[in-house]
Amino acid sequence: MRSGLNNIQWCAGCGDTLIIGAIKKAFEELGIASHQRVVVSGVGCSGKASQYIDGYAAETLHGRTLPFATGIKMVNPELTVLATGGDGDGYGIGMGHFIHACKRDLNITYIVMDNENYALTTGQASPTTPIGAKTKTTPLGNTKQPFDPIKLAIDAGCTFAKTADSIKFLEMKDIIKEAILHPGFSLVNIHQACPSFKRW
Ligand SMILES: Cc1ncc(C[n+]2csc(CCOP(=O)(O)OP(=O)(O)O)c2C)c(N)n1
Ligand code: SF4
Repeated sequence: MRSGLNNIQWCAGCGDTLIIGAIKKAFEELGIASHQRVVVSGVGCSGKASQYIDGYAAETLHGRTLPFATGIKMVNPELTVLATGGDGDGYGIGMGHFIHACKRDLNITYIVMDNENYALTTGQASPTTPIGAKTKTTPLGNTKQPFDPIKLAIDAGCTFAKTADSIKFLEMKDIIKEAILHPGFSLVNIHQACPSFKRW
C-alpha cells in the first residue's frame, strides 16, 4: 500500500493530470476505498499514474502492465484492479498482452492515456499517431495508418471498449465508472492532451 504520494511531475497542461483526477473521483463515487483497489502502470509519462493515486500500486515494466494486472487479479479476485499505460505501452510493445487480455476477459479495467506519441522519450511516432503528424521519427509527416484501439479490442473479444477525452472531465469520469462496474475486461481509450509533443 502506498503512503505519502509523490509530487506530480507532469508538464503544465498535461491531460494525464485530469485523467488521474477522473480515476480518483470514480473510485470515490463508487465507494471503492484505497485498501480495495490497486492501480498498475507501465513505463512512460503515463507510468507515473500509479505514484499519484492512493492505495495499492505497482509501477511495472514497459508494455507489461496487463500481465502484472492479470496476476494480481487472479490471486486477489476481491480487489478492483485498474491498469493504466500509454498508447506506446499498450498498443506497441504491449500489444500481444492487450489482445490476449481482451480475449481472456478477466475483470480488469484498462485505462489507456492515448497522446498519440511516445512522450517520455520526447515525441516519437506511436501506433496511434495520425496520418500526416510530424514527430521526431516522422519529420515529413506520418504515412502509416494508425491502429483503431476500440476496433482492435472488439475484434479480440473485448466486452467493453469506449473512448473518452481528457478535456471532457465529467464524461470521462462517468465512462471510467462504467468500466470499473463492467464485470469483464474493459478498455477506456482516453484521448489525452500532451502540449509538449502532440501538436496536431
Ligand atoms: C523494454 C523497454 N523498451 C523501451 C523503453 C524506453 N521507453 C520508455 S517510455 C517509452 C515510450 C512511452 O510512450 P507511451 O507508452 O505512449 O507513454 P507516454 O510517455 O506517452 O505516456 C519507451 C519506448 C523502456 N523503458 N523499456
Ligand atoms: S510530455 Fe506530454 S504526456 Fe508527458 S508529462 Fe508532458 S504533456 Fe504529459
